[in-house]
Amino acid sequence: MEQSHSERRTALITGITGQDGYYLSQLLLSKGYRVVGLVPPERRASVAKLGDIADRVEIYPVHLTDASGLLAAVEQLRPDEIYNLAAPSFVPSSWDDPLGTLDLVTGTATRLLAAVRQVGLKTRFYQASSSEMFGAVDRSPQDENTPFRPMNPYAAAKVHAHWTMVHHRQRYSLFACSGILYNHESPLRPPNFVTRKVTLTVAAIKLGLRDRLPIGNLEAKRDWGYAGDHVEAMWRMLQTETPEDYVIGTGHLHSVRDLVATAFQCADLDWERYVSVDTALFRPDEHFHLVADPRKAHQNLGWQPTLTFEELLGKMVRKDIERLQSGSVELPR
Ligand code: GDR
Repeated sequence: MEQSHSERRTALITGITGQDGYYLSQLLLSKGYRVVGLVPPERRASVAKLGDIADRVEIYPVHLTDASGLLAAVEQLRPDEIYNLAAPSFVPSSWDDPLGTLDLVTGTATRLLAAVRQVGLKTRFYQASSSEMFGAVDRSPQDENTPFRPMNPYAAAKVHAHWTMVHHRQRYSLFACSGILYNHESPLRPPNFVTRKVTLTVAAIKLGLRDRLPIGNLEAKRDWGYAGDHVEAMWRMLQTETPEDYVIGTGHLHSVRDLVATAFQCADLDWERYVSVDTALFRPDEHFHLVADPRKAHQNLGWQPTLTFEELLGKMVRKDIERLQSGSVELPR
């Protein structure tokens, strides 16, 4: 139900034009929030990526590296909730720009938390943490007490941002918390990520536009959930009485082989005829099994995934077939 104007809550989102930004905005709009995206001025036009909800969200132009600009945004907009989602989320790219990654991931969290503290509002703060922070795990599944052993610059930056958030909660009593999210996918996932790469190529093969899917390590395993479900957990975390961190994932581990086989099956195709392994796409240390133990989220937040792995991939394959048929998506080279 929509809230009346006087009680309408305001949410600020960084990273609003990304996959999670879309699903979170959609959720918050459905709950009657005023949704404002903090977007670099030169990327203002990227709000068009929000498609059907683009004209229902507001954009506040500011660089996430600009501490005084972020302070002004918080002062002016007086948000009830802030969701810090912005990150260069494709993990391998963080090796090319470790410092830029650190500044965007950790710097943004630090600047926003400082702004909330300075303005002195009761703003609730959500930090987008990642299962990548667990890295070289010695136990599976992982929960909120599993130690962090990050293995790449992206994960290290996320750990730093996470601890910065924890420090603000402990030292300044801010309502701040972190969702440690495992892989979460949707038809809006960019095609450099493995799920979307697979579903788009399956759709192209089905329509006779491609005849091959080059893939990396078929034995790599992940906990793949649906982005629409995971953003629901973000919101629920900020509605609790006490701020705490939560591991968010399905609790099911699947291999890239399972992913490929399932996606091809969704299009009635036999994957083994089309898939070729390209070792150039392999990543180091792929033997760690990142899979969630989401019991705390089930118990405290009443959160549960609504889509199975098969349903998620079916949804993505169908959408990619539809997009290719209507010409609304281009195939990557
Ligand atoms: P990930 O997602 O790095 O886990 O990070 P990605 O989809 O890129 O990789 C998942 C797994 O698939 C293996 N893989 C391939 N990956 C890609 N991209 N392309 C391939 O051809 C391919 N073949 C095999 C990878 O090696 C890996 O094991 C995502 C991001 O959303 C992060 O921002 C987020 O923090 C984590 O999930 C949780």
